[in-house]
Amino acid sequence: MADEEETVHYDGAEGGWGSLRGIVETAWRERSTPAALNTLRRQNKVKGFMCVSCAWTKPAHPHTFEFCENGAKATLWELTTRRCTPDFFAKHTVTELKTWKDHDLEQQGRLTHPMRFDHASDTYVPCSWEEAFEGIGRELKAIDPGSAVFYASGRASLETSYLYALFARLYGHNNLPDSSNMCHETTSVALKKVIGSPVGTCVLNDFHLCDAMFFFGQNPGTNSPRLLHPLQEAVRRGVKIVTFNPIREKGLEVFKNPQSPTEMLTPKETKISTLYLQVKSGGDIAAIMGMIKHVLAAEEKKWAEEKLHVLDVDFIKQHTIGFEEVKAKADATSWDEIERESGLARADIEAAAQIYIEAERSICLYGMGLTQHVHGFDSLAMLTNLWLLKGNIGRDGAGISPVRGHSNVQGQRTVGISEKPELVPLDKYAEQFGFEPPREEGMNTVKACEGILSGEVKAFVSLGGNFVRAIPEREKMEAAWSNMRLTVQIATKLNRSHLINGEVAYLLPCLGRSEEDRQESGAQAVTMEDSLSCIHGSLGKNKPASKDLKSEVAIVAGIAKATLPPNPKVDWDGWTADYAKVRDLIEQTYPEQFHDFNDRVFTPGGFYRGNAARERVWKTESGKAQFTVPKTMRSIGFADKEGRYRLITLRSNDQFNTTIYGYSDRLRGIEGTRDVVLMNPEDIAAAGLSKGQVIALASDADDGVDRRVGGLTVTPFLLPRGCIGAYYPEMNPLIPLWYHDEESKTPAAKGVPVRIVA
Ligand SMILES: Nc1nc2c(c(=O)[nH]1)N[C@H]1C(S)=C(S)[C@@H](COP(=O)(O)OP(=O)(O)OC[C@H]3O[C@@H](n4cnc5c(=O)[nH]c(N)nc54)[C@H](O)[C@@H]3O)O[C@H]1N2
Ligand SMILES: Nc1nc2c(c(=O)[nH]1)N[C@H]1C(S)=C(S)[C@@H](COP(=O)(O)OP(=O)(O)OC[C@H]3O[C@@H](n4cnc5c(=O)[nH]c(N)nc54)[C@H](O)[C@@H]3O)O[C@H]1N2
Ligand SMILES: [Mo]
Repeated sequence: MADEEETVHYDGAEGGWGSLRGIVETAWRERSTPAALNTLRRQNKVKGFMCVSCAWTKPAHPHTFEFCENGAKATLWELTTRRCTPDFFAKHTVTELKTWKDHDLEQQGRLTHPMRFDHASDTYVPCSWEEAFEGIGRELKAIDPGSAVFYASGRASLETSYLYALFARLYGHNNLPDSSNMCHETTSVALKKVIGSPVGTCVLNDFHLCDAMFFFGQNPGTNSPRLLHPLQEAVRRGVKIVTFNPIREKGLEVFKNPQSPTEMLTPKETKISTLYLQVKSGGDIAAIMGMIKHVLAAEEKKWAEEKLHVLDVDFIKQHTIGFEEVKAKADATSWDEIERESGLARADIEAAAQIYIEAERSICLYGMGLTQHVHGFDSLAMLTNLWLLKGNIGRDGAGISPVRGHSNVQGQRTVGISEKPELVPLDKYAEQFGFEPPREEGMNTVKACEGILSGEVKAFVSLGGNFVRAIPEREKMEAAWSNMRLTVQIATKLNRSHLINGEVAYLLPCLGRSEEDRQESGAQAVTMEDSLSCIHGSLGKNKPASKDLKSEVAIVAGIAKATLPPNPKVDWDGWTADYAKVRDLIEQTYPEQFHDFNDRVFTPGGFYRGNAARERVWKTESGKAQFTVPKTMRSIGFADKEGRYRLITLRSNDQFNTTIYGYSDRLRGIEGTRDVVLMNPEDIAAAGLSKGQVIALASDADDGVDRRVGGLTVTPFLLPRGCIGAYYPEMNPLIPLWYHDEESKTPAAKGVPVRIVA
């Protein structure tokens, strides 16, 4: 590995003054009012509002400021004083706006008025809500329901999500992809299969009890900074932290708590990872196999010498199947192969395994570095294998903890947004609303894209998000998009997806979560589920950005009412008037998890909806937790070849998904641009390139399709050789649509085959 001096990097700690400066810069950019800044105090508190940024849990005893740099950015972004009005749209044609950068589109501020796309003038023109609902309803009634897709970005509340899914089924389809399909769908499929739970098994208290934590491909410093608090506390307790990540992410190295005056005013900072292993992108299956080999070897030794176990043999016997097969596979896998595939030295993998062996209670946390691979399923199954060896699932202080993305992405799946009918209690729906719900599998994100390309999909409704920007294969997808008859976007700010329109297109502005949502029965609360399966109420109090906004609940209900025939059991107006009635519906559909829902909305720390795997009840095919033999030792979906690199698409510290707040990736030392390709200095030299040279990346996917992104500056960075990094969403044209996790179809955005065109 090259040394740090030759590369671009950040010398400070995560947190610290840098993060306060980040907030101040955002406040300036968004022209924040004192009311907006004051709102930050209410963030993630009981009867406050729940952050619109990440899904990390909100503790029962919050800090005075229970928010982070990026949570503050997200709130101030929503509460900006900038407005994107009908006047703006009158001045700029959609064709012109397509030439703008993502950042500049969103910088226009909050959308204020419902708009309809007018082909003749190539502009958006204002329309009334009645006209929009009626127009959309007319179009939806005219097509086969199976040819419509209802997408959701994981931000909308449980109330909105429940109604949206109900609308889809009453209308006649299960085409309900959500952002999860590009994110943690690998988790929903893999964990469901191996431990019977589509979500993680940990609760917050486990983080106070564990002895070791293992991070695989998750970057808390940027993507879930509030997680750094329990992490820092854990380090102080002597908990060992081990990280597997191709990039040395600042938040997993050192942290300076911006809420602690002593740390802010002294050079004091907390070192986070005890051991930081820069695994190759796609090398986790091999690395975990190495750890398993070491644990099994330690078991043999301990038994031979002391007649004691390293493994939890009782647990394995009583609760699992498939142990012998995995053991045989570990025995048959050589250290040579493990070192080659992981890019790590045997001694380092053994050191990590030793920490695992010595810890009585271990938690593993993971994110996109594991899920966004062709064999992401196998990575998660392998991680589960390792966790089962010592019975680290289903007991306090231990478990498996996927760190979810959007603030309610997990909850949307909980309340029915799913293309997989078997995951939804459709019989309950039938009984509650007196209809026969569609039973056939709906479209996930990849299938929806295929359907748009083939012409099968005629209408696309988007509850938030920026679908066209977030998906793979951008150029083909953008070209096919306008062949659709109807596109509807429900959004807070203008983005690229709003500029690629169907024949009939509407852009509908909604309230943000921090804003007051007043309906007939008074001010409304909404709810969301965090990464640790806790449900929280959220009460917006700020003045809405425009008097012409509607809530997401009201918009979904408005479209549904205009589309569907009357049904005495379906009361769109009554539900919109009082969201407590929607929570009653959720409780009726999911009585075990949501009993007494309305009484529990403001439980401090949220209410836990339970998880069978945590109780060691395994809702799997076999009724046991399942050891799984991996199909392959590498999670990428291609062979190595001269000149071929593994592209990792990255999030900067100054973005939330496709929302680009600014051009500073402070924690990686990259400032003022996103048009970079990060490379190991030895790779730069070997390829005959030089620092600062501008190159293009081209797809090297063996399918003959020419995919290219140019204008990227070669930037030396500490990455394993053969791996390069560049930003999402700019790199999405390079990802083939067919390049996704085999089981869950999550696009494989972390190990994309590319070559360099100088
Ligand atoms: N501020 C901010 N917060 C966010 C978001 C945001 O964009 N900005 N996005 C939200 C959403 S929707 C999500 S899903 C989460 C995403 O949060 P994360 O799950 O942290 O996702 P990424 O930042 O895409 O990638 C995580 C890490 O994976 C590493 N990695 C890449 N390839 C591999 C590999 O093969 N193996 C291993 N072990 N590591 C690898 C990368 O170096 C990176 O550090 O964050 C949420 N929170
Ligand atoms: N190459 C690559 N591609 C990726 C990823 C990657 O790591 N690499 N990550 C994937 C992941 S993990 C995800 S989750 C997806 C994200 O995909 P999406 O969830 O579709 O995208 P976002 O960028 O989060 O959506 C931003 C838009 O949401 C709208 N919005 C914001 N707040 C609200 C609100 O309260 N209500 C409504 N109705 N709209 C609102 C705004 O108009 C804003 O422009 O991208 C995926 N794509
Ligand atoms: Mo995500």
